Parts: sequence; C-alpha cells; structure tokens
Amino acid sequence: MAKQNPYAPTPADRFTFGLWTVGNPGRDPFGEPTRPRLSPAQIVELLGQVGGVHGVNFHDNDLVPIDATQAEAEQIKRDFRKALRRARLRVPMATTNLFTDPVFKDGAFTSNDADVRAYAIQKTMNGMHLGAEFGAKTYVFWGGREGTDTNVSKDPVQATGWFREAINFLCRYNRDQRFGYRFALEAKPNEPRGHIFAPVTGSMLGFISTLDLPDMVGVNPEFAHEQMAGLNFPQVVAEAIDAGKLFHIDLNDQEAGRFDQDLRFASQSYKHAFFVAKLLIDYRYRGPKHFDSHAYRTADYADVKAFAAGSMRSWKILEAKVYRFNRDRRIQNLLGKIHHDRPQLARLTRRYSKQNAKAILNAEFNRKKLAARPLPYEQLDQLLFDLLMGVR
Ligand code: GLT
Ligand code: MN
Ligand code: MN
Repeated sequence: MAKQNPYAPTPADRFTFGLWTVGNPGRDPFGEPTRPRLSPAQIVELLGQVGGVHGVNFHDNDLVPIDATQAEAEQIKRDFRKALRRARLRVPMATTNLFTDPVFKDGAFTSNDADVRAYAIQKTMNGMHLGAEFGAKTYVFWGGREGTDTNVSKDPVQATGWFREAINFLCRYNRDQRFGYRFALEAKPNEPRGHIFAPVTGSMLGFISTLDLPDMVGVNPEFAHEQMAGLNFPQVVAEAIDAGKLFHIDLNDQEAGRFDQDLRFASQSYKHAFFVAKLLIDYRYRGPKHFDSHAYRTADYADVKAFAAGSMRSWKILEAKVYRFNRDRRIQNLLGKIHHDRPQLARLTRRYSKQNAKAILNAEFNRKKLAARPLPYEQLDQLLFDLLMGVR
C-alpha cells in the first residue's frame, strides 16, 4: 500500500487561492503574458485538480469583466458556479478591483474627484452583491491606488476623511442588505502609487477604531506587504491577533528591497513563515489562509499547479514543525528558564491601585543581579535552526 502523504492538505485547512493568483498569466511591467489566460471556470478546474483546496476568492472583475453585458455576466456566473460545484470549492472572500481601470488612476475612495469617489462606492456595493451570490463572508479592501504620486496633489487629512466616509457607508450597506460580511482592510506600503495612505497594518488598526461600526471591520495583513516596509510580519500578525482583528490573512513571500514579488509562501523567509504558522496555530486562528502569490513568470500551468500544491505543502510542513517545537523538551526547558515568574509581583503590576503603586515603589530590586540573569537565545535560535532544517 502506498504510504499516505502526511502533508496532504484538506479543505478543513481552509486554504484559499484567488482567481487572480493561480490565474495570473505572467504579465509584468516589462513583459507580456507568458501563459494563456484561463477563464474563471478553468481556474477552478485547475484548483480542483491540485486537490485539498478549500476555496477560491475573486475581485468583481476577475469574474465579470468590467464591460461585460448582463447576458455575458450571467453566462460567466453559471459556468463558474458549475465549476465550483464540480471541484467542491467555496468562495470565502470577495473584493473589488478599484485599481486597474484608468478611472481610478488617482485613487478610488480617496480620489480628488467626487464622481470617482461615488463610483467607487457604487462599484463596491455591486461587488458585495456579487460576492454574496457565491456565499462570501469576508470582504477585503486593498486600497490599491489610494494615495498620491506627489504630496502636492492631495490633502492627506481630507483623504483619510473620505476613506472613512466610504467604509462607514459600506458598513451600513452591509448591515442593511444583511450580507453578514466582515470587512478586512489590507495595507501595502508602496506600489502602485508613489505614496500610499494607511501603508501598514498598524495604520489600519488605528483607523478602524475611528469608524462608526468598528466591530464589523478587521484587517487582512499580507506577508509581503509588511516585509516591503521592513517590518517583522509575525509581529504584525501578533498585533492583529491581540486587537481581535485578524479577520483574514494573505500568505506569500518577498525579498527585502525588491519589487512586488508575491512569491510562493515560505519560498524565501522560512523562519518568519514558521513564526506566522506558530502564531496562527497557538492562537487558534480559524479563518481562511489565502495564498496571495503567483507562480514565477517562467512557469507553465503544470508548474502553476506545483506552485499551488507547494504553497499548501509548505504550510503543512511548517505546521508539523510548530507542533514539534511546542513538544521539544530542550526548547521548552530553555524557554521556561528564560521566563521568570513572580506571582506576587504580577499581582501588583496587573492593575493600578494606590496600594499597588506604593508596594511597587517600596519593592527592592537588585539591578545588577537582574542584569546578570542568563538569556541563552543563541542556543535557542540554533535549536530552532536545527529543527527547521530537519536535523532535530
Ligand atoms: C492585488 C494585491 C493583493 C491584494 C489583492 C486584493 S489584489 O493582487 O497585490 O495584495 O490582496 O485586492
Ligand atoms: Mn501583494
Ligand atoms: Mn494581498
């Protein structure tokens, strides 16, 4: 009997791809597509062949081209629905393309033109209907062109206000229509504009607290986007978890200082990828894990399938490593040594009171002794390396 693959994905893993990710034809700013374009139904079929995928996400225009007639739209949706049924795939997330068409050249919700701003809201409401038709429960907002190429062109305080108005408006539409969406705001620090508003997930988290219906809105952090900003993605994910705002996550990879690469998850930053997996596992994230990446431009569709299967396989391997790490005696002993717990002190620092303040002011601390406590992080980090490289 053939040995079972311990890293085989299943729909319970909630792995998702986008029509725009596996369907990416390999176009870049310097070159034409290297792969033939696939229809939405063909992309679903391809994912079905890969196996173990939970769902496929789309922008309104990934599914229905912006200039499609009503009849064309209906036909595309019928074919897509049939393909979904055949491949047993769901649509957990939908979003709006507010960046490709020239009308959005100066942004959408933050365009200087009131007509464009209203059109962007209209397009999003229609996109929400489209997503709802296929059962989507998360609606992502990636700003795309919300920003400027030169600071002379916009008042960023006014633009932030317009962005807030748009999200507030759409939250209420969501409630009125009973779509039941959770909104997930996705940040990106640069590209396609010179300057982008709310460029990192931390900005989005701050912004959410200023909204009318903040409970409806969370974040969709993307690995590559935070790496582009030089940030530590696991820390970004941790902040979103801590705020109760990790509604969705975009997994991929990126080398520092490069163009927007959207590399296959864990193909580059093994260590960061491991800690992202660890956070999602330890804190029981149950949402979709969306691979927002595309295959190398050199790939043909056989290789695109390998790319999709590889994304999920890498997650499953890292998942197994996380369990191993959490069970590893030496690692856990070292971690235990590093954490000095003092319940009496913890009780005092947990909450402010006049007595607690007094007690802390009166406590004695031996600064030199504290500074001399060992922190064997070199040992710990090497153990991690050994574990990740499979020699432990
Ligand atoms: C685009 C972007 C991604 C976003 C997608 C959702 S579109 O590919 O680079 O990071 O998640 O709009
Ligand atoms: Mn991206
Ligand atoms: Mn993304």
